[in-house]
Amino acid sequence: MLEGLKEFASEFFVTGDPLIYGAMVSIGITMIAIVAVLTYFKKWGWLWRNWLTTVDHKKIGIMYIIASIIMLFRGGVDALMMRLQLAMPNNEFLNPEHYNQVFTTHGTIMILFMAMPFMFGLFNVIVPLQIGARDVAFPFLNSLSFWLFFLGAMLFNLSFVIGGSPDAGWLSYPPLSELSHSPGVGQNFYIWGIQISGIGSLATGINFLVTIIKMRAPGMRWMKLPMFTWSVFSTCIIILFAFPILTVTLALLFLDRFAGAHFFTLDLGGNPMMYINLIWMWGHPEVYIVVLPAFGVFSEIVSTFSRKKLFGYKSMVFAMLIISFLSFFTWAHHFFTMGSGADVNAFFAVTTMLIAIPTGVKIFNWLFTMYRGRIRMATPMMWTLAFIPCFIVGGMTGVLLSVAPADFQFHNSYFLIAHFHQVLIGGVVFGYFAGLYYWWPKMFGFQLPEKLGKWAFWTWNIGFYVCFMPQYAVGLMGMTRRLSTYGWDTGWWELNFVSTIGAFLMGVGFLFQVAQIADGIRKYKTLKASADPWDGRTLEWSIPSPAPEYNFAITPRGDDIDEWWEEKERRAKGIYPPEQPLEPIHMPKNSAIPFIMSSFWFVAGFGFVFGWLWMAILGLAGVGICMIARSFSYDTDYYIPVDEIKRTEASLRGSV
Ligand code: HEM
Ligand SMILES: [Cu+2]
Repeated sequence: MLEGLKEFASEFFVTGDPLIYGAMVSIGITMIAIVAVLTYFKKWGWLWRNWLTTVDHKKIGIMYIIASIIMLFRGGVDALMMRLQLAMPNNEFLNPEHYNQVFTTHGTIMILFMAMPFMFGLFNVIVPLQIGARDVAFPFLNSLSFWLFFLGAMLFNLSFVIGGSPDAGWLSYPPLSELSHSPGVGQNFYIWGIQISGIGSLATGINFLVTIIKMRAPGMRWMKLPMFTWSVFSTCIIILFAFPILTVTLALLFLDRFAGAHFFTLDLGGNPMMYINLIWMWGHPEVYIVVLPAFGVFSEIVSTFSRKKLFGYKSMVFAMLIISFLSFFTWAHHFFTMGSGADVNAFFAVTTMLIAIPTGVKIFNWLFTMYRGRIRMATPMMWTLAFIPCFIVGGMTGVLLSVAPADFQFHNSYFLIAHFHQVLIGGVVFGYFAGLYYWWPKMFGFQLPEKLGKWAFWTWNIGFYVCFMPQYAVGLMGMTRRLSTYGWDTGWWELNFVSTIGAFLMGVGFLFQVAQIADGIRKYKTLKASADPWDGRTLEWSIPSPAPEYNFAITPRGDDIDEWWEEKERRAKGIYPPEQPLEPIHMPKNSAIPFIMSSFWFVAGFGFVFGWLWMAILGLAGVGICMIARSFSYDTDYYIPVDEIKRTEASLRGSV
């Protein structure tokens, strides 16, 4: 009995590596600490009522962002471990198998569990406010999407201490990811973690499409939409077409592994290239999914901090829509070397290069907006300015990679690693940081202390170039990606060593940000933000910071681009909008079902990971029961009475 239990435990838990024992202990301690703090301060009820069951889009947005920052930490630790391993030749810090796991989880987590939720967090917090809405179109679904994402991410992260991590790269190519090559449970964690959270992402895409189509303030015609909202709209179109491909691809891979199908193995008529095409039909648009909202953020910030209308509004909108369309016609540039032939390669090389045109249009528009503007150098603007040169270099190396014959040289080298980190960090991460700094006062009602923010900015930026510039060079010298170690005779070690120093500098930048937030929280009373701390232009700045749960006491109008800016101009001239009476506000009620239903998905996913059918069925049954329970619940909304609105407005604004 005891022997059996011991054997089970040694299979079930990941054993044998001191790093992982350390991680297990720290995870255990953190869990105990969280439970202890919540119990000591009697916060369980608060947590349940205000957060776990909330359908308020602003709170859901905040939860997305917190989860994303935790994942940035996890993915960042993975990155530092890899850089430590590569700092010196013949290093033995990570063995090859462990190195494979680390780059796989790093890539997966950064893209799916850091960038995606950060983006969804910004969508949630800002889009309804920008379009003058009280909520998203489907608040219940919104909460369900969050919990699906969150529990999917937790399932994926569990692989690290239970069962073993996936190690076939962030896109899990067969045959490496097939049962014959990865017999453990790692790939199953990959499939189910992404599958569960991916369904949440698809639902969020649909939710925001409908929200933007249906819930805009009166007068807000399409060509009056704020630019961030436009970027969200084009992103959601891509999500709508791309994510179903991911869902199906992962389902087929699961059938291969679980039910002995052969979609992607060469025996019995399958073909791994089928998988590679499918995964990049999702994977390439995915990189535009994460970058377009960053473009939206930059557009808002550039015009606010230059105190000017965005230059070329219409061309910005069309550039964005063209990028969403073209993003679906470039996927094969990820496998130019796999023998598709010259014509196919030429087609995909040209479509890839075409994307540089609308992107260039956008960059020029931002520059023209700044031209002769009265620019203010607050942290959101600094991140925006840092993005521009970074993205230009990243974009140009991207064009180099898209030249199919040249790609035979660059392919899978460190040149590629440097290129995509340059666009993903310089474009996506810097963009989301800029957005977080910009909208922070709106989210939390206080300003972040700028000084630590500037330290964070400089360490991140310097660290970035020190880390990735040497990688272009070492890539051209022949160093390939996913390499766990190399010898002295290669001549690569100096560049790698420098690169590692840069990576740690970025880690320091992250610590500065944590310190900045902690400092802000400590002093939040003295840092209280007004409704419109940056002298903003769009509707979110017309309501108090933080926004009340119903957002707008009176539904605003959206007749102009930069409606709030125009409104301020009108008020300066003494023209005030006509008084409108307050009316009771219709709001959705909290619900526990999204959290419970997603937990059942987690149980089902865990069952599938280990092939325990009883558990999978139990989980799916729970999901079904939750759906039935939801369809029978009629008491799903309430009204906020006028008195309460008056009181809230008075306390938030000082007066009404
Ligand atoms: C913060 C600083 C970061 C550092 C120092 C870093 C470092 C690294 C390193 C050393 C690798 C492995 C290269 C190899 O051996 O092939 C890697 C791979 C990767 N990184 Fe990062 N990274 C960082 C941030 C990010 C971010 C923000 C993203 C995405 C949003 C990202 C996405 C990826 C992906 C997709 C891979 C490929 C994984 C694979 O080969 O399967 N990284 N990174
Ligand atoms: Cu691509």
